[in-house]
Amino acid sequence: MSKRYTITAALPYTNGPIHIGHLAGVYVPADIYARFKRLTGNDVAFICGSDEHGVPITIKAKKEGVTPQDIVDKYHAIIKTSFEDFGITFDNYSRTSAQIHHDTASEFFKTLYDKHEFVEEVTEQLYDEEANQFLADRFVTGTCPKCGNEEAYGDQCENCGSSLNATDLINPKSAITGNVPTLKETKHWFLPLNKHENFLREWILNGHKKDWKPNVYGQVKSWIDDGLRPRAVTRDLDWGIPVPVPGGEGKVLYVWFDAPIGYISATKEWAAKEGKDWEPYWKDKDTKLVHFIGKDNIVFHCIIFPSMLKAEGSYILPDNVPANEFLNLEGNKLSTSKNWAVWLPDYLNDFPNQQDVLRYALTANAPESKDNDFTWKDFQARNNNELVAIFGNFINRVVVLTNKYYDGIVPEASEFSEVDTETLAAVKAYPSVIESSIERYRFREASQELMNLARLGNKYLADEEPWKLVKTDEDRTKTIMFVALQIASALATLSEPFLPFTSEKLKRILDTNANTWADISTKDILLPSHHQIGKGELLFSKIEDKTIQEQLDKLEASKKANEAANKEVEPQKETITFDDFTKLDMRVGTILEAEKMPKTKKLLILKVDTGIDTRTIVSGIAESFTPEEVVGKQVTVLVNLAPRALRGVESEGMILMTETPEGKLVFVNPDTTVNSGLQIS
Ligand code: B3M
Ligand code: ZN
Repeated sequence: MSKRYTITAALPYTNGPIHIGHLAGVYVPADIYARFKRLTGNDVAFICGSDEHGVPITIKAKKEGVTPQDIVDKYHAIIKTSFEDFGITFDNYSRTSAQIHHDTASEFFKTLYDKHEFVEEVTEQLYDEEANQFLADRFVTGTCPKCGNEEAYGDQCENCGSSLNATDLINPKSAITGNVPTLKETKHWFLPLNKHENFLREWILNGHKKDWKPNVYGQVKSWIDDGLRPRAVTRDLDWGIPVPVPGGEGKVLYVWFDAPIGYISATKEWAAKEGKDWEPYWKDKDTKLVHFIGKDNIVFHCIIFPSMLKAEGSYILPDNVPANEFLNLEGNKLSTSKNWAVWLPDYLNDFPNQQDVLRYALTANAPESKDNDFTWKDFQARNNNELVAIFGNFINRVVVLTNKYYDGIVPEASEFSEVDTETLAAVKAYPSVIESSIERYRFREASQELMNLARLGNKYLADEEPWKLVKTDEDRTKTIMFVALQIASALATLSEPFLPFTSEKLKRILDTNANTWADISTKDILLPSHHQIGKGELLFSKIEDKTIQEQLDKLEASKKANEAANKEVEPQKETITFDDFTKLDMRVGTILEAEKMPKTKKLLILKVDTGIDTRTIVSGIAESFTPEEVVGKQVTVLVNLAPRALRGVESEGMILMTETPEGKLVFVNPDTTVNSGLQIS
């Protein structure tokens, strides 16, 4: 039965581009769901937009010496393009700096204010005397009182997911100056979550929300069981939506108060453009509201926003909040600040037109019930072993053979064998199998069922071997190809939510757009005899080891660069006198011979022409250079260092080296060839 769905995906902060973690956790599953709901004939509003307020944006603007508006304009454009590029079919992608959002959020706040749903209170808040600013949210870090994480933020600990008040932090530190904050009085409006505790308990714990994902239900339950406290929903900041009530001058709404209202404003904006009424999407009890988010957003979508909606009074509440866990990358946490990520614009640059490969790899390995690791090897395997070897191979065989045997015309089937009948019946079962996984928000499972359908097709062809029978049994061959074409046609429709670009291509190749999702299980014939299909096109292509190695190298380089950038500069050593310096006798030396010191990894034994003599120097450079590489090199030598024996070899001097950020040693040497023995001063 057709239903109305309001499907939201977390509004990304516009302080950077988006990466595979965002895609895997939120946007791909949300898009699969939205596409599926549309395909099955529902009325869908799929809503998202940029989250343009909040401290991370202000911090980024400060760092770059531009305005917050400059930052959000830049990243809003980049993010919006990425979503379009990856086929995320939002009905509206809005932004929270839009006037309609400012108006909607202000009005929402005023309604709660007028209904006395806030507690107005002067309290002591953290203050940075040097920056002249109150410290809330990401302007302050400290130790989480719940789990001991030393990098918790003023509003949330990303380690344990707890939502915090800034004053809860142990050893707070200003993120602006590094100073220890003082306390200063200021007035704010608090949402008394404690007042909504009974409602939340009733709605989530005693209600029908037991079918929520265990990770979501469990988190929410433990917060409610811990007892809820009032939470400030205004801030002393200058970037955000002004507090629209008396006494609110110079203050703005807390970003997590305004951002979820962004879903409502974006729906309004969309409805106005489409000439629709927005209200049923948010107020009709029969509408199903589903929030797709990452696990760090659970408290905001399951406790705070529902309390706001309930307090307002005229809105529906979410039917489900299928939050995902986190995706890691090659064993490490994805991190914007450490540049440990695969950014979507970079991916598209390196893998043009291969959006579906990433969508598929991320879905097949989605962090649905626990954190998961994205590895380039797994990505390659998903592509080569599944998309190419199963899906692509099946379609390619069907299309090539149909063109070869019948000039691309779907042949007539004669009698179906038992296998044919079973195969066609199995195909008909797929829509409901996939549907059942999607309805339970198990997108990994759903994607694997889709692949099973392709597997079924592949196996059917491999077992029936039309390429052999074509020589002996024309009728049987036609029947086999007819059956295979029906499977291909089912794949074209059922792959749409998961592999939208491939589905489109496949529909073009088969020259059909006639089947709906429901048709796959109800119609006996999906692609009729005499229908002309098009020529073959490769759906997927093999990804070579070299390509994967390039991605791994790129990550390694980014890790090294990050380590180098964060490396503390060694403090300067104690001052020496000029006389001390002149005691050092440094010369240009030329390396004449080099060999490895037996049984060591690091040491080379060098013969160096110092201009004074030829002497032996033992140097710890074997991990950076082979002996062959250094022969003939000119280097700086400290020649009057007291000789000492290293592993029984007397070393008479020292070669001066430095280390690159990547950890490779390099010689400190003259940049033109000079005579050995020249003094360095
Ligand atoms: N801007 C996303 C994040 O935590 C946050 C979501 C808002 S959804 C209303 O990165
Ligand atoms: Zn914590």
